[in-house]
Amino acid sequence: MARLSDVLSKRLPAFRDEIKRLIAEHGEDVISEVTVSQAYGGMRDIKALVCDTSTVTPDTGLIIRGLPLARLVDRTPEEMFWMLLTGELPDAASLKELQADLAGRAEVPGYVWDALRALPKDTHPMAMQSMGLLMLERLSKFRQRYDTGMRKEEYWEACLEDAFDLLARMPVLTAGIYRIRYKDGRLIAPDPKKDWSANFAHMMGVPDPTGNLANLFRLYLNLHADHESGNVSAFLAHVCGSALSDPYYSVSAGLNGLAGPLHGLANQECLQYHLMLLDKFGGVPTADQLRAFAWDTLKAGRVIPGYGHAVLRCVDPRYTACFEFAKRACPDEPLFKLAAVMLEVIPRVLTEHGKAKNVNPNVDSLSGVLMYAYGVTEPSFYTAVFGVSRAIGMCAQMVIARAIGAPITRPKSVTTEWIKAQVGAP
Ligand code: NMX
Ligand code: MLT
Repeated sequence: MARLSDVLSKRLPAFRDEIKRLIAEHGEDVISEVTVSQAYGGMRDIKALVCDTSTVTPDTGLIIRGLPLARLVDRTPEEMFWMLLTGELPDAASLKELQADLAGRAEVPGYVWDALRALPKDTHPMAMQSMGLLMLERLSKFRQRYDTGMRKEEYWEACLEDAFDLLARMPVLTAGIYRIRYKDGRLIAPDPKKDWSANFAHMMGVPDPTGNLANLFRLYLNLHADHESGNVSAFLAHVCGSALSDPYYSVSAGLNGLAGPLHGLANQECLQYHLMLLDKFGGVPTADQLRAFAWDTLKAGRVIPGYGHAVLRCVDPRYTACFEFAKRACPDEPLFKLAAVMLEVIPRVLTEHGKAKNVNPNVDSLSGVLMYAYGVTEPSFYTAVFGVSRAIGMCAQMVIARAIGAPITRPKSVTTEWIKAQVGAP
């Protein structure tokens, strides 16, 4: 049996030295160039950001520490956290120890609940989740140690301590938000016998006699944890953390980006789109009906949620994992049948439309269908579930960034006048 912090203590110094050597020997070598389109176009494909937890290739999708996602879909999110940080899976005893450690740190103090309850009822769960973390920030061990003169070599350890606390509290906080926002406001205590995902489902209080929701959460919280570092949420957390803001500030920053409709909120939008279609057509529309409706959406200047991607040029393997799960778990659900018609129609419509560089479904396309099928029928909560999972990746990336002494992020911006002069434009 090993403790995650001990494994990292042994490995991270050597990794830090390796990077120092790499920079010393190859610091001036060129790995990317920047065009004018990229400077105006969301920096797409510029390679100026390092992330060792995972990478996303356009034609295959997410690869975690060298392993395609498909090889890891049956693992728990706790194992995923270990894997992201170390490149290995924990043995059974180490996993048990990590789970027990997390269970012991899961307390969310009463003042947080008082403040969340005081918010107007229409406050979005993402705003509540982000505020919840900011309210917990006063408990940051990283900040306490920094304020009392922590050495730079110790940053990663303090960051890891905060990561454990934050990840332990995240399901408690988010399930509590669910209870306050949609139910009677009474909180459900964690069950020490349950794992991280099952406890999250349990604390939400959604009836789950078969354990299906817990199984879905294990898959969901695993799939959404990490997607390299350039996506909006992970990047925001990285930039915030680079100023040595502690993990509570940094993950909260990441969540604020996840809340956008082009990023994590797409799962809410996507399920609402599905529900609206079922309502409008009195059931699953035909392919022709859906085609016409999708064109209306595009002509109205709106995007089709759950399709397209900034990096992927294939079906998102996370979508495939959800599809396989749904095929086994709820093949007769109208929402799933509709998702299958969407899969047949939308890529063709987007191809005819001719704008999107990727016409395939992404992870947000199906996750809401699954949650709805298992009784989480409030789409505006879905992105908060994404947030619980993405906190894993944000934290793992942050621990490594602090371990390698990553400096404050500060790319150089230029003016349009500068670009015009540079390229000789009038
Ligand atoms: N529906 C309609 N138009 C689209 C779509 C779509 N699903 N995807 C891309 N386009 C448009 C895009 O708006 C852009 O139009 P314009 O030139 O008028 O600005 C054009 O196609 C080129 O965009 P791309 O380069 O293909 O995509 P980009 O990298 O800019 O954006 C997304 C990627 C994911 C933001 C975009 O595909 C999208 O808005 N998808 C729908 C929302 C969604 O599902 N987001 C979730 C992504 C996954 N996640 O969890 O974050
Ligand atoms: C993610 O999981 O962060 C999304 O797929 C968006 C991205 O990678 O840009």
